Amino acid sequence: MEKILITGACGQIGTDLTFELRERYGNDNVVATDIKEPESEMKESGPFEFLDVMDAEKMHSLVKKYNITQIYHLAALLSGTAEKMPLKAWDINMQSLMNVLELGRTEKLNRIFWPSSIAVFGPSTPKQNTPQTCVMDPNTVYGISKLAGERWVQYYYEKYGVDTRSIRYPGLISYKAEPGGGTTDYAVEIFYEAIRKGEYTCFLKEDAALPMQFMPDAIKATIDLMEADSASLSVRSSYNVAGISFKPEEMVAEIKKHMPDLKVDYEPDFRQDIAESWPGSIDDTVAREDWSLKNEYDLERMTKVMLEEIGKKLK
Ligand code: VAH
Repeated sequence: MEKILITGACGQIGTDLTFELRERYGNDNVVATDIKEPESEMKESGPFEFLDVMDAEKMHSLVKKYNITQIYHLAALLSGTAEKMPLKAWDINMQSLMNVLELGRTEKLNRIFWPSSIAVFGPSTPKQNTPQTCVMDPNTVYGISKLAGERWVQYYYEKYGVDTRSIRYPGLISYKAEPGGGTTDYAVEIFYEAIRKGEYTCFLKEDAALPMQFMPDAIKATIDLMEADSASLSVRSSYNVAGISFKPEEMVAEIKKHMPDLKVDYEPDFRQDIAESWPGSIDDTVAREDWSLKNEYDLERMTKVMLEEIGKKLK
């Protein structure tokens, strides 16, 4: 039986992933870790440990204590936050990954999952249907750290046989855990503000089209990739995943079908420049061929679920 350790388990991906993995592999086989205090449901449903991912010794001790065979390394500083503290973000995003990869090598872990991002693409990258292999010139701290991370992940596979799987996530949209510090987080904040106040000020321009994905689709893709036969994987850096591309104004129009009085204005901030450096849409043919990636949610279906679930949370 696989014994899984998740870093950043209280984060946006980590929260959904912890519950899904506990469902599939058994609560006691999934050790959630974070630097933050978890919600009671996470603490009560399975093992939780406080872990600062910069503490390689503590991480090693937990791998031994629980006989860990897989690590999902999710802890990182996202794009918006990373621009405010470049050196700290580089240090955390890179050193924590090296800590995990070294454990993969020395403890012969079966699998590692590590999230990359469409942030690895930059101003010279083809903007539409961005291919799996292309020019990548990220000009954000977060994107630079993800590009460097992809190189290290592939190096550890080729040099030491460390079997890390990775997805270049689009902007992720979820209702279980609120995100923090991302450029795409307008697509989550808007639901909370619409329900709380009936109005929202968007920090991106109305036509800033970006690839996005509803969290249930992202979680399914993550676990499908981790469970795929190693021999079927042609990519050992990170897989493109397209999700659904839309502009803020298109999301607003979809929400207004349910809340016609919603008022939205647009006041772009520093994150507009970040968004403009990223592609508008992604080609994920390779992921579909290698491990049967598929997306279930479109903008209409996602909006309906987000309004329902966040409406329940805010009641
Ligand atoms: C961010 N949500 O905005 C993350 C993501 C593609 C964007 O990596 O930083």
